[in-house]
Amino acid sequence: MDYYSLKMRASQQVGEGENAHEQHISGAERIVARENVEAVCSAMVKRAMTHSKGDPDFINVKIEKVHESDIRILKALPVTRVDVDTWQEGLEKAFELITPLMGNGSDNQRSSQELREKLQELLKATFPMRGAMLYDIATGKRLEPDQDRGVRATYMDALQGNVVDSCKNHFNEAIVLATKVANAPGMVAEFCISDDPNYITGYVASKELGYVRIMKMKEMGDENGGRIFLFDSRKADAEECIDYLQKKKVLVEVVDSRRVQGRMT
Ligand code: PML
Repeated sequence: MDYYSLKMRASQQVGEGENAHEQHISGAERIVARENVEAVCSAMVKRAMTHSKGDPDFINVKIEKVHESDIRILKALPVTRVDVDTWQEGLEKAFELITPLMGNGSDNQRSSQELREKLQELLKATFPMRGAMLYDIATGKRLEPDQDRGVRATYMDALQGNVVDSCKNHFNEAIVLATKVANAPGMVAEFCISDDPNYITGYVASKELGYVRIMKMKEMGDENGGRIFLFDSRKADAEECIDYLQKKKVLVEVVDSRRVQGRMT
């Protein structure tokens, strides 16, 4: 069976004259069977046209054929949920889970407090980026070819995804992305805080940790968010990893995205 990849990007023109630029409003991507292309395309346009960030001036929809033999099927990472009282506690929990994974490379002389500060510094640097930061734990260097843009994981969907779903579901999209990312060559872990000011749940994920949802990771109303991919260049080539993230087509088998398999405190 042949599939099609659909990608939608909507933006608005802001500013005037020399200051005019495009501001992102909404984006979505799917990989669907041929018979669903039209319905999914119109759902994407609906999503762009009804977004709370405003009316789009440009909507770009790209549709590409994908051969089944080029698609890799992956099982979704197991999900664990961490309930916390405050976002500060949530952030602490995330650092606690991630820093031991960083201490294995060039940073292995750093204390856990220093690693935490390093992670905080990296996180801040992701705020203006559209894509993720790719940080090499072996050398302590950033590996994105374009550091303003970052690296974007793309060409992925849930295997049994809802055929037409015009509303964004952060968790459903994130479990698919995190599963693809965790399976990238040389990937150690991912750290994510949403840049949606109304969405405060974030996660850390890796093949070993699974997908750990941390219910509060920032203050409500804060539009700062970002993603860090922790990578180990002793395990794989950065180019191979980036190529997989940006080009390899992946469908993720999500058993039941609403069922969270455990809890962590
Ligand atoms: C995003 O907005 O892209 C990040 C989504 C994080 C989802 C966290 C969750 O609900 O598990």
